[in-house]
Amino acid sequence: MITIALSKGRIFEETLPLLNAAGITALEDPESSRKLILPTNRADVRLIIVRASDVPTYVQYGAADLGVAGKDVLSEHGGIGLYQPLDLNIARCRMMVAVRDDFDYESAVRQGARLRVATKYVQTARDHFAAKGVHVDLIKLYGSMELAPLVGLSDAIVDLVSSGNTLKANHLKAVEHIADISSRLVVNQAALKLKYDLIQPMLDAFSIAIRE
Ligand code: PRT
Ligand code: MG
Repeated sequence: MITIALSKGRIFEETLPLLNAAGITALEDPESSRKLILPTNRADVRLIIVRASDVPTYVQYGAADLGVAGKDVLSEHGGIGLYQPLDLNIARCRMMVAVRDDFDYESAVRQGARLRVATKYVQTARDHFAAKGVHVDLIKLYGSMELAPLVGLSDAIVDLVSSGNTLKANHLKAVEHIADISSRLVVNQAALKLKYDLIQPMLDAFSIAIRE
């Protein structure tokens, strides 16, 4: 049995065509089903539905053999015990620093001001500002980072941006690009060895599908 960990929403939707290319079809839709373990057309393959940030943990401990996770999530997790053979080039976005429209970020940085930065991506933010030599106080949030500068919780946020509409709607502007983000296939290292005959053909099918 092969267990594949996916999160609902964009990762699930964008992974489906790749699974199809490997001959795997989900028999239920996680958006309408309340089941957390979804059968597929193959008796030896099942999907489990977990929070996006929990995918690396399930794969690390071998509760899932494979998973799909954003580079944002993998940087925070650290990637211990995970083999990352393929960049699937899906769920693309950018990790950015953003501030209120009326905040002069450049001059705050130039003056060496200590910045309050709210983010879900504490590790990424710490590394980014340390490399720039900017002193920051990091405030850990679990979502809706865009609110923080509007109500005075922070001067800046580190968050993902795709269309830019969320920033615009909240009178924020992106001031720094930290990284381009896409999702990777992650594989449990022991599972790859023990279930090589089942997993390797899937990896081959995925890598052909993403090149097309
Ligand atoms: O929602 P939950 O708390 O369960 O977890 P999650 O938000 O991490 O999961 P999900 O499913 O929303 O995102 C899964 C993965 O998709 C992330 O880990 C990223 O790698 C990737 N991805 C791609 C994005 C976006 N694009 C994205 N735009 N993840 C989040 N966003 C959010 C962003 O945080 C911001 O609030 O969308 C908003 C900005 O979108 P725009 O289009 O308005 O710029
Ligand atoms: Mg989300």
